[in-house]
Amino acid sequence: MVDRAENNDVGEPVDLAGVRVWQGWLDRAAQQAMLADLRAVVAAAPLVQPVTPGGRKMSVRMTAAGRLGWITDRRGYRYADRHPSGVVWPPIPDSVLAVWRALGSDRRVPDCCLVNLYRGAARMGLHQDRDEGDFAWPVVSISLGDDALFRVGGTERGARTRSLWLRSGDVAVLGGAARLAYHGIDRIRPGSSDLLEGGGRINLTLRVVV
Ligand code: MD3
Ligand code: FE
Repeated sequence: MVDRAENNDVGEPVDLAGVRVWQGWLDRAAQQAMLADLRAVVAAAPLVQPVTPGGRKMSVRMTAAGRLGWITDRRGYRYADRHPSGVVWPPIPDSVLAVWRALGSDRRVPDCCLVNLYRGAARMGLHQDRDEGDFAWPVVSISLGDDALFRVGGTERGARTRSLWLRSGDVAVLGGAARLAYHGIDRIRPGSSDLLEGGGRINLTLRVVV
């Protein structure tokens, strides 16, 4: 068996309750190039700490690229065509679209690239992604930076869950029955990656919204 890190062969995806994870899909150089592209996204559309409709501050900071961005505030969860500041969302970088074409779909581009930044004790509780119009399209998730403990369950709250550490460069594809599975991030492992200046983890999720 040849070591994956040596021949750079990402091999077959790991299957976690229908979520397929391509471990090490992006090598270090590709991760750095994508991060440089994301700096432009964050410069145009700054990260914000969103508030849930219930008035709780989320621990994750967020922004987006693409035609639409997912936002939450006291008025509710929704996709919006502008950043809360009023500017239109910046375009999704080509480096990110290339991952979508390879593992998501070559039939259309996603409407939204949601950018989540986890630092310190940031986490994301178990939830479903159901603000999109057509669940037949997959969601593609790209992990950059610190390791994250990802948890996925069934389509009903309370079903048994499975966990997997997502690492920098991993790409997960959520399609089929897994598209409506409950999922979340229990915690990150601060300091486990030196990719991000200042540490932490960025997760990108690519979605078709309409
Ligand atoms: C399974 N993000 O932004 S990515 C989210 O790492 C979100 O930031 C997490 O959940 C993160 O909504 C998890 C993996 C993921 C994304 C979307 C899914 C798993 C999913 C949609 C359906 C099922
Ligand atoms: Fe989600």
